[in-house]
Amino acid sequence: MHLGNCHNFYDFRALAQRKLPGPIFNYIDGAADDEATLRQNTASFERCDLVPNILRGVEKIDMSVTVMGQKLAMPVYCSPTALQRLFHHQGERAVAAAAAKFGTMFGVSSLGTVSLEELRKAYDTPQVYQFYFHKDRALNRAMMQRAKDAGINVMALTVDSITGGNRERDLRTGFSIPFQLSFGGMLQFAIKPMWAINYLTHERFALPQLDEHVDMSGGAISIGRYFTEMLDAAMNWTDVAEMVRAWNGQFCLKGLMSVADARRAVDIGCTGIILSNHGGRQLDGSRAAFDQLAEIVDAVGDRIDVMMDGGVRRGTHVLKALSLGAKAVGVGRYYLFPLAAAGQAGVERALNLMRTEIERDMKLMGCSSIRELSRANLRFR
Ligand code: FNR
Ligand code: LAC
Repeated sequence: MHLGNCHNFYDFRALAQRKLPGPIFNYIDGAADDEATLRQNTASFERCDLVPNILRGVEKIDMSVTVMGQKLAMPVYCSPTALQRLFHHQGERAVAAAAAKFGTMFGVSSLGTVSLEELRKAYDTPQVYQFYFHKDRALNRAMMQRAKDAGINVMALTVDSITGGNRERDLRTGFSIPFQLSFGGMLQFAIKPMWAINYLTHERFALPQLDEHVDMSGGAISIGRYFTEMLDAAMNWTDVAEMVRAWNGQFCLKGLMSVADARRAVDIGCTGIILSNHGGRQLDGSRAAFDQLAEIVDAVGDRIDVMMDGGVRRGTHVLKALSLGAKAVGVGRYYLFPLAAAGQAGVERALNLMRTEIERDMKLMGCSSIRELSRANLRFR
């Protein structure tokens, strides 16, 4: 298996599994509890069928969309994910460069491993900053100011992670940051020498969004402990309304699922919402975003940009979400496995496959622009 042989998500996943130490592969691949929501996320797309139209003259396809005030050349963006230099030494730089090449936006995580300022300066494409709300309010204010000074285009506050999800794969492997050289870890270094050489010969692992605020001097910390100990479970609508006012720009909530919350997001002045269950990594048993999409679009779609993520593996999944009224669709593992497999070349190949699939599928659907997609194109079984 090599990059040229990767034709879909599952090929990239297999290649990533060959390249990564087991604990890191399982951190990306895994989810909470029984991983039922992880499976549902993709399965939900298979419960409805596309109904194509014919003979509409589809030689030219326009798949551009405007979302959160940003014009994107394709309706898929790279959702913010943590720790990317652990997956491949190019990390966030590879993802940002690939996103810029394909004219789409990328997210940089509060737990990113390249600074938001460097990424904003180096890559000319819309940048989302994913915000974790910490107990330390001074840290929150400093993070907001930094994002503003850097010229971040879209602020995304993640609201589904105020405590750590129960990720049993990570408990079993002992996955933590910085990646620990436990006995199992050492063994993985020996089994995956290329990964180990790259990890050890490039710049030291760091979390530049948080600078000195995450104290790792006392040893490694698990993601679950970071969420539970450092994030503020007391965060409420009043806090967020204040953030929205202070940001005074494009602001969305990531990880919202209910109609009532979507209405409140409108009321406090958010410009977007991202339906998401964090790729099944937080509350197992929570509904797939795709299954919640129609009722949320019906309730608030005329007042706020509705996006979704979770389980997207194919161009047809994207077209189904857009047909229900999503403005754009986020992907996580879809680009993370390619990143792990081959760095920037991997992410570019994955985005190219996605763009090619969307273009082909739009032609087969009889749609030359995203605007033409509607619920008439979908039937639920
Ligand atoms: C994530 N996700 C995530 N979300 C977020 O708001 N901040 C973060 O730091 C991360 N980190 C992260 C790491 C890894 C390894 C994964 C797989 C996911 C969630 C991500 O943005 C997105 O919601 C999901 O990945 C969508 O599901 P799919 O596309 O991976 O199925
Ligand atoms: C995760 C984080 C960091 O899902 O959001 O692992």
